[in-house]
Amino acid sequence: MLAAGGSRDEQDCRNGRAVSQKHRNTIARSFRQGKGRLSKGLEVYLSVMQYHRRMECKLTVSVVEEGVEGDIGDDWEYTVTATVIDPNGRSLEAGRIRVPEHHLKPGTTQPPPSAAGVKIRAGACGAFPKVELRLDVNEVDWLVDDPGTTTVMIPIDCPGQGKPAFSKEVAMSVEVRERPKALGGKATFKLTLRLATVCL
Ligand SMILES: [Ca+2]
Ligand SMILES: [Ca+2]
Repeated sequence: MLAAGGSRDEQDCRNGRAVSQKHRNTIARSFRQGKGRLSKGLEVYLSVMQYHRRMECKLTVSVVEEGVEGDIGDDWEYTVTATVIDPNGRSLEAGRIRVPEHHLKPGTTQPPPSAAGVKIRAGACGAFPKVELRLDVNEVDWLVDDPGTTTVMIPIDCPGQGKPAFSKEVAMSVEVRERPKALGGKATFKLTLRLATVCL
């Protein structure tokens, strides 16, 4: 797992052990100097901090399938912006998937033109955050492009250590109108995303 070479300290660092060991040495030294009570509190604090640093929920958002109903053209591009919101309503981290202009025939569905996904930190293991998914699509035209946007909020589960991984599929759709409007056409762009979390 580890690259060959490097001192033991460096390897421990990569394993997340060195921090703990160095603090334990500091605590032991402080204890010998008569600062035992402070060190005990410090030790508990550091243990908790280390737990949170080592075990964190990671969310992967990936595109499973794209499709379009109605015909306003077949040159589509889109962006998915995923923002993890913790149980207190704070934004934790955002990630973006960009799928460049490519061919998508009206009335069909297909996988994305190449693997499309993003990994985002999703906070503490065992928590129930939400993820905001914003989809911006565009049908590319010679004169005036046809844009559309929609946003959904999806609750997700971040299983704790030793629990089964969590995964769910989310279907998004957005109505896109031909521009200029005098041309009158409209289409529905559909996207299926997979959300998967793991505690690492
Ligand atoms: Ca077009
Ligand atoms: Ca147009």
